[in-house]
This record gives sequence, structure tokens and C-alpha cells, in this order.
Amino acid sequence: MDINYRKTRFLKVAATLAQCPDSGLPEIVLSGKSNVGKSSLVNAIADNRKLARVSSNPGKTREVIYFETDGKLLIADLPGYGYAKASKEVKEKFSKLCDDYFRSGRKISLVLHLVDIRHEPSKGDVAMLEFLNDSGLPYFLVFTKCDKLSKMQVKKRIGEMAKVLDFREDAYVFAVSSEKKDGIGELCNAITEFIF
Ligand SMILES: Nc1nc2c(ncn2[C@@H]2O[C@H](COP(=O)(O)OP(=O)(O)OP(=O)(O)O)[C@@H](O)[C@H]2O)c(=O)[nH]1
Ligand SMILES: [Mg+2]
Repeated sequence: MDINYRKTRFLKVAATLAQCPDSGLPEIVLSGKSNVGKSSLVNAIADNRKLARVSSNPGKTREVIYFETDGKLLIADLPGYGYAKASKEVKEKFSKLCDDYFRSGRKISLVLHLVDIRHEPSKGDVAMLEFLNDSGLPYFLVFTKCDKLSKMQVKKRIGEMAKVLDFREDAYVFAVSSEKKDGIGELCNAITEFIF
């Protein structure tokens, strides 16, 4: 099947699980630490900088934002976790929404778990990988902001990450830059191939 990722449009915002749409379309969920580049990745996939709200202030995405691609896919942009400056109450609300989301029994076709190539994985990242491995949910591990390092450094970092993050040797691993659009085409092709 062919999917035109440029035909990605905003669908709706959900602040609670009850508001999450039940479209019957295969769903891709973007997860990862606040500020890792989830919303930027949606924009890069869609080739539309104005679609998802991006901010250098972490904690921008506070609800689940849904996008629909070419009438064939649903993309869920989850709120990021681990934003240190958020109040305890706000933090608990975010992480509860993330937690509940994955435990709700919603049919999730693929998780894109994002990790910043430059930073040490956080406790949240390690826990998320453990959860993904245990749950049997299919996932791609996507290293973001690769434009900030050389190709050699990116390769080296991925090797180092493998010592901290428990990903299998045969796991799907991608290195992308939403800024420069590096690796985005490959990621989209892999998503299409994986889902259809
Ligand atoms: N250099 C570079 N910067 C990036 C890239 N992707 C995202 N950024 C920057 O990282 C910051 C955070 O990006 P967002 O896409 O808003 O991150 P997010 O994961 O959606 O953050 P929350 O909504 O807070 O969870 C912004 O300043 C982006 O411009 C990239 O590929 N390269
Ligand atoms: Mg965001």
C-alpha cells in the first residue's frame, strides 16, 4: 500500500482517555521525554512545519494530539514525560495519561519511541524500553536531533546507548533529523512496510 505522508492533517486533541478517537485505523504512537522532538517529527513526516506545535520550552504538548495520514493511519503525539520544571500535580497528570494510554487496551499498531542522540537516556527512557519489551508492543527506536552530531558520532552514540537501553540486536533503530529531514523518508517507508 502507498501512503502519502504529506496528506497528514490534524484530527483532534484528547485530554482524557474517553476523548481518544476510535477510528479503527492502525495507530502509531509517539513517545519519549519532553523536548525530545516528538511534535517536530510529526511535522517532518508530514513535511509541514505548521502542523504540530513545537517549542523550545519543554512540556508543550499536554494532551494527546491526533493526526490522520492519508485517511489510512492515525498518529498520536503523546505528552512528553520527565519535564523537571512541571509542578508535581501536572507531572502526575501527564505521566498518568501516558501510563493509562498504554494500559488502556487500545489497539496500538506501532510505537515510535524517541531518544535524543546527544543525551544519556533518562530513567524514564530505560523504564519505557523495559515496558515495551515486556508488553510485546511493536516499537521502533528513533534517535532524534542527529544533525547535532557527525555521522561517525551518531554511530558511536548508538553503540553506547545499546549498553544502557535494553534493545534487541534485531530491533528497528533509526537515526533522524527532523530539522534536516535526514532519515525521515526511510522511517516513513519502514512504517508503511511494517503496518501494511
Ligand atoms: N537541531 C534539532 N532540533 C530539533 C530537532 N527536532 C526537534 N528539535 C528542537 O527541539 C525542541 C523540542 O521539539 P518538540 O518537537 O517541541 O519536542 P516534543 O518532544 O514534542 O516536546 P513536548 O511537547 O514538550 O513533549 C524544539 O526547539 C525543536 O526545534 C532536530 O531534528 N534537530
Ligand atoms: Mg510536543
